[in-house]
Amino acid sequence: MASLHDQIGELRSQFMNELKEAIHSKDLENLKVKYLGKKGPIQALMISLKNCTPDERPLFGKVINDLKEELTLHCDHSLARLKQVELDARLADEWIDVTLPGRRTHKGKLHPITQAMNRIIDILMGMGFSVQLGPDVDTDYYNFGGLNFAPDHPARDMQDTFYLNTGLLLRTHTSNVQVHTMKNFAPPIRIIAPGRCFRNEDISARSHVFFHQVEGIYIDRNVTFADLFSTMDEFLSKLLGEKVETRYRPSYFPFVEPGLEVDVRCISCKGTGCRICKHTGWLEILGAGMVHPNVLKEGNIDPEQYSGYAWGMGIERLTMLLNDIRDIRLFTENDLRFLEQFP
Ligand code: 2NM
Repeated sequence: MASLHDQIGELRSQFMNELKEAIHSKDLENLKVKYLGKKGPIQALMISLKNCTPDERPLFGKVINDLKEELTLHCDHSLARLKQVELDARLADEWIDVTLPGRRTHKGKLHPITQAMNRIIDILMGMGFSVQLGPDVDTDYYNFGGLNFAPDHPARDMQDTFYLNTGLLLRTHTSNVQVHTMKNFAPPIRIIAPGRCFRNEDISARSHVFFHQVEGIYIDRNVTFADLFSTMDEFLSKLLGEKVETRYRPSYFPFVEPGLEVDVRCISCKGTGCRICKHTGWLEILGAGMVHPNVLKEGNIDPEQYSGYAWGMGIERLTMLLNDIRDIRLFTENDLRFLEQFP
């Protein structure tokens, strides 16, 4: 069977030509399947052995097997070489310098106003108050009428209050929460109302159109002025330090009678006089008073049976005093040079 010899020579040279053209390891894998696979020409030759005479068969079988081994060797050898070339290329392409310094990451944190509010809330919750929230947009009644503001009170002026064309307004303090709470809950009431407030003022270093307040109210039988003093003293010593000295001055707010302003010894100069306390030695820190009987009545609470105290403080103002910040607008400018100075 001279033609077997020819066929083998032909197959080998075809294979060698295609082998030369294999550039990628994938080409080689395909080549291996094409020639040495179950449907390939070598396997076909093996099958054709059954047409040989029995004495031809061992020799022919050996010749075919030798070819198979030869091609297999070529494939495996070339495959190993190409794989190495490909790996080298990938390593050259994808190497990383593990000695390079890492990229700087920026860790977020809470806004200084949020941090101050959270701290005040923590202290007051520890003293038995719970947090109540209310709407930023409310009716004239909840912001003014229910809080004993006379119909002609100057705060109701368009110049001071943002009125919406729906007839509603942006609350000017968080006291609207107290009115909602009094109407929805029976005494004892012991709540604080943190939140955002709005006033129609010219924006300057000292005042802004929106700011934050934490207000509080305690209503029960036999709540007295002494309770107000002791609670404010306790709160301020927890906020500003055990040794804080307080001073109470009479003042006026429509929703309380009597009303007070509460000062603390200047945390900066300790009372000797400095720029922060405007050389008075004292910092005005909050307003307070005994809840006006008219306010209790509006909340469906009988002023003959119940009494209460309430107070309010501005968070921007407090944060400015504590950190010697001279412009309230810094809180809303999101300048990282400012914000990054806070822990
Ligand atoms: C202040 C000062 C004094 C206050 C009063 C009430 C309420 F609802 F009970 F009438 N809430 N907040 C109050 C009293 C607020 O802020 C400077």
